[in-house]
Amino acid sequence: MKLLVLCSLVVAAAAWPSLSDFQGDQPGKTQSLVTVAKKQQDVNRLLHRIYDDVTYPELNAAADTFEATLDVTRYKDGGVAILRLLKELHDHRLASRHRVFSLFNARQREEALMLFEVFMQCQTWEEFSRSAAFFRKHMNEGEFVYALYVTIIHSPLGKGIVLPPLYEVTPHLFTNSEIINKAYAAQMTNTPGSFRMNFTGSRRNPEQQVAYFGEDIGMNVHHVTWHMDFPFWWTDSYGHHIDRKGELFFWVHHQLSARYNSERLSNWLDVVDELSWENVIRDGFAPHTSYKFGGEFPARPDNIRFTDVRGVARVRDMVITEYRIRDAIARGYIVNPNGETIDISNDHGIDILGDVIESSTYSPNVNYYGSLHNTAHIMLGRQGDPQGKFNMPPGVMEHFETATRDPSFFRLHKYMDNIFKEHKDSFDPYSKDDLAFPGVSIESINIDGELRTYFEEFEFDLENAADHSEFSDVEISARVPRLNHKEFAYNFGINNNNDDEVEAAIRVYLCPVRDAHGVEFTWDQGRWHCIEMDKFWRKLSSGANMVVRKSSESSVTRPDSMSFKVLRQKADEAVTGGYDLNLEKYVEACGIPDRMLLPKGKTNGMDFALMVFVTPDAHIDESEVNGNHAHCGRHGQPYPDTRPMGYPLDRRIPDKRVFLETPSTKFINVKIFHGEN
Ligand SMILES: [Cu+2]
Repeated sequence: MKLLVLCSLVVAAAAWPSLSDFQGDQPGKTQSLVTVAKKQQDVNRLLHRIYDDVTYPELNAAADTFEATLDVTRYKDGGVAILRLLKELHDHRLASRHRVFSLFNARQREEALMLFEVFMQCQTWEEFSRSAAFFRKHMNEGEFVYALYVTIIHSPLGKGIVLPPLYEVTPHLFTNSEIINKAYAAQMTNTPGSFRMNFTGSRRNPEQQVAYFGEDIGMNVHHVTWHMDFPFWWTDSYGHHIDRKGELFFWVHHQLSARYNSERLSNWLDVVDELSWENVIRDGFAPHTSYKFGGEFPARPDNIRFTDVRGVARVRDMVITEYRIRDAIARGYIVNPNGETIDISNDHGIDILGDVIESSTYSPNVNYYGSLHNTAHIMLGRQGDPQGKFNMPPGVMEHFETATRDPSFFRLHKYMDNIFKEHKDSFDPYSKDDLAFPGVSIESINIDGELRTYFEEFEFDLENAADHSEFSDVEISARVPRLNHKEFAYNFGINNNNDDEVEAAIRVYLCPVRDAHGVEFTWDQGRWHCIEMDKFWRKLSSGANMVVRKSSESSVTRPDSMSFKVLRQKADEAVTGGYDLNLEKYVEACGIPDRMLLPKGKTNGMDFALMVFVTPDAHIDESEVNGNHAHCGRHGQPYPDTRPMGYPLDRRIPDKRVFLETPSTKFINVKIFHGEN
């Protein structure tokens, strides 16, 4: 305990640099003259074949001379973080290479964050890449990859750098073991191969019909990156406050659940049921996935009861935690450790509640409200071996990369989503006055193009799935079916009967209209299943306006990742050719993949309501936000929209006339078709 206190004191005294300290362009500040191309090349080389030793002489030399040439003045904190980590290393306290890493393991997380802190203290890129080269050699590769990724995301040193897709850096977490075995065989026999990956399980398991969603590598990259953009361990001493992190936690997972439900409905499955601590976990799961080192991910049979997990929590603790949170919702306030109350009966309440439920370091009282989400992930991950009798490695639920493969992920999140809903339902519904946008009306909604989804085949590289030697190097890849859709555009005819131009936000949702039995949802049921399709700002001039918005412009999505191989090629060519890289478009890895913007349709069309809301909101220029801001915000800056996430469908709708009689609100019925026409 004493040691812990000491450590936090040291860190506090070191005073984290603020973002502006890093903006190297200011005169008098340390400037990094390294081009983005060179940085990209360094990052690529650090991550290339992460399980093998570095083969690049430059990085090896940097690693080998690192300690002998260590100059602590090159770190912002005078070397506090680096000296602490070096001491841990020399005391043999750090996890070795070739071992499982899980962020939910407190000690491993501590080690990864010690490295992250070293990186964040580097004044220049040179120092960063030298430190990285050294620790790549001496630290656990899982911890290294995690620390490197979160640094590139959060440190201004990482600006402009594209993070290689994780499914090619650590393919084991994204690829079935059958395919990994084939990759090994190909490598051993020096025979190139491209292997078709099927989704886990058999057709006997109804859940398998939606495995394409939970196992989609792009969706998994979105999920794991979101948790890197908004880490639960983040403290503002790292340089800035992350705005509305708790609310985004709610919203991103709510949207994942809504999208999953829509996929279920298109496959004739009912919407997902919530998990309960007292009932059986209905659906088992066999992951068919192995760690690179550490064996197979544990499986879980159907219909088992939750069991206490040794060293993690008792089921009873989870029930108590849930009770305390729901008690806070019913009362409308949270109690902090000093016994003071924090009001949550307002629009900001959801943000605090998100911090509490995850829990993140922003939670006002972890001792009392626990860590419902994080502990539940571990509890679920361990149900195959709750006593640790069989020395099984962590389950898929203990990694953000793999969690959505397990159908119980969505059941767990539905359970938490219902708690958030309880809070949202405690508010008065929006009134006509709340929704009104005087003088503004939506006259027409038209769609250019057909709403059509289809499956296509996608290939990704498995080079890193096998081990390497000087003598063998063959092309190995996996092919996997994935959802895509045809491009389309919305045309909104909007009248502004005011004399002056008005500033407006346009909010677009797509809502399934019927349950799996064909029964129509009421507005109040249906609104909770709505998928956020887009949100953007426009200035509406007086009179008639035609607003055109392409599906590819959506603020909830991002483009496909660039493959690691192409990324390496581009960086190498740029460095050799002496020009810089501009891959800005690929920098953000958080966001629903573009191709999954539309939920899957049905062969003969699936009915949805397309709901559009024009609301009076201050204008924000597209250039001021990332293309993925709706679910992923803006790094280090306030979330661009000031209204509650999900507005105006976030509150109860006991009377749909409030919406139907608001001219700035309009919906049309649409059909989404599936399959090539
Ligand atoms: Cu998550």
